Amino acid sequence: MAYEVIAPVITPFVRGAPDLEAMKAHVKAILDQGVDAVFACGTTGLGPSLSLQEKLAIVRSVSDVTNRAIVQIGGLNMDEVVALVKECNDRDIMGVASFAPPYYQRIPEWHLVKYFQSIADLSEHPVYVYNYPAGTGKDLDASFISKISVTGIKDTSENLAHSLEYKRKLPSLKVYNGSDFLAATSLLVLDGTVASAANFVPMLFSKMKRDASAGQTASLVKAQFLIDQIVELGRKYGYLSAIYDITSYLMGYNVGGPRPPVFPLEHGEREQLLKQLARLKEQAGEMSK
Ligand code: ELE
Repeated sequence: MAYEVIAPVITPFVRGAPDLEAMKAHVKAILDQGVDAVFACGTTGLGPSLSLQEKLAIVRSVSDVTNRAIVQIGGLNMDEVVALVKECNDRDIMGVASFAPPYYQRIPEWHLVKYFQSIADLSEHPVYVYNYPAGTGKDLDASFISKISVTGIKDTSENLAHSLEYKRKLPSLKVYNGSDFLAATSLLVLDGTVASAANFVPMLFSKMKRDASAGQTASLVKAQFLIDQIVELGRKYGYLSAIYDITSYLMGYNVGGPRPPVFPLEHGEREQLLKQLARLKEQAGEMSK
């Protein structure tokens, strides 16, 4: 078993622009602490809000520090999608991924098949499908995936049976689940997890991998429940915003903040969050040993 942990990495912003140096340092830090790969420009990375130039710069920066990166290149502008795949072709990375465009409107399924197949035809790297039906309104299930030639799927669904169905029907497909709440389970029964919490408790994920391989399921579940508490706390404030404060606090360095329309936490909110986080930080430290 691989027990792979992939972090959908945050994009640090400073004064409204991606802070590429901070991003590189953060990517290095989480990889050093046991994360296996990063997933850039995804949901947590605020990919849909990035311009083409910003995404190109992120591809270059991230691939300067690691070849263990999958880049989310999907979008609504096909010229930009093509430009990103071509940039990725020139870089040493693990793969490219895309969610289902156009996120908010339905198009016939064969358009989506053609979209993914054209990415697969153009990409020199393995291609992953990012299934996020709650976000895009379209479920790219096992029957859809069987129509295209891709390497893997990141299934963001809290329905584990849905993720398992890919494995059952398409055994050679790499299957990851993208829900933080199913991270431990995904390590055990799928190829791994794409968990946003790997941005802020990478050492706990490292420990979970050890637990998974040693069959220590009680300890694995304990770590999962701690992650759940941190994610639930962050969700109270808007998770895409709170994750910046959670990551800065738990990792001990500043990862900046999001950018509008994802607004940073207000002062009172940040204080409240950090107060509640202090106890969980202690537990995470103890548990990661
Ligand atoms: C998950 C998102 C959304 C992880 C990414 C990911 O950020 O690109 O559970 O809806 O908050 O897809 O974090 O997950 P929920 O891969």
